[in-house]
Amino acid sequence: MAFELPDLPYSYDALEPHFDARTMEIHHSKHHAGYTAKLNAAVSGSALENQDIEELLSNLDMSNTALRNNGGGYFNHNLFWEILSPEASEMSAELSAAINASFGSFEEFKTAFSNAAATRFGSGWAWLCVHEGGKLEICSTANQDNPLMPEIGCGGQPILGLDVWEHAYYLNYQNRRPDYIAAFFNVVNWKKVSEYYAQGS
Ligand code: MN3
Repeated sequence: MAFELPDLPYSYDALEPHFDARTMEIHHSKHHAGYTAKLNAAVSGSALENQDIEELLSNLDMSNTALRNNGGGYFNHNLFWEILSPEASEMSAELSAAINASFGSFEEFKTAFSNAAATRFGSGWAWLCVHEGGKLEICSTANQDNPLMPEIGCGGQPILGLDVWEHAYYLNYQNRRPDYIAAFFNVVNWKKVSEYYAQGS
């Protein structure tokens, strides 16, 4: 198997009450597992089988919908689980300074990111990306697209992502996506996001 479903770095119930255990279990063991299996089927027997997922997405043929949807789904959820944590953590001074420089303040960043997540019509993701040199950008993408892919129109390396597919919140929040977005900020692993920022800037 070229790509493996990673274990969550915490238990399914660890993010309660913000993200409920049943949603986390289905999201990881069914949705993410499904993207992983279909990605493996799509690359099976080809040269892409041994490629790094970021390299694969960066060089993606956007007309290849199986690779686009499942490669994106695989990468996006890998990142999502990593940037969540039941334990509160502080962001680095460097990331904090970059947020202030790019958005004015943490509160302004939070508002802009929440707005990107709330206004994504249908299914998709909101992203915080870092460009070389450290500048930050917020954007959102449809379906399982992400900023690594060509022609997406928001560039840089994604360091924070929020899944706004209904499967990520419907059991607990039903149609209340804004409540889910607000809850997300209680479980962000800022230590990990800071590491990604340092790697990408
Ligand atoms: Mn999802």
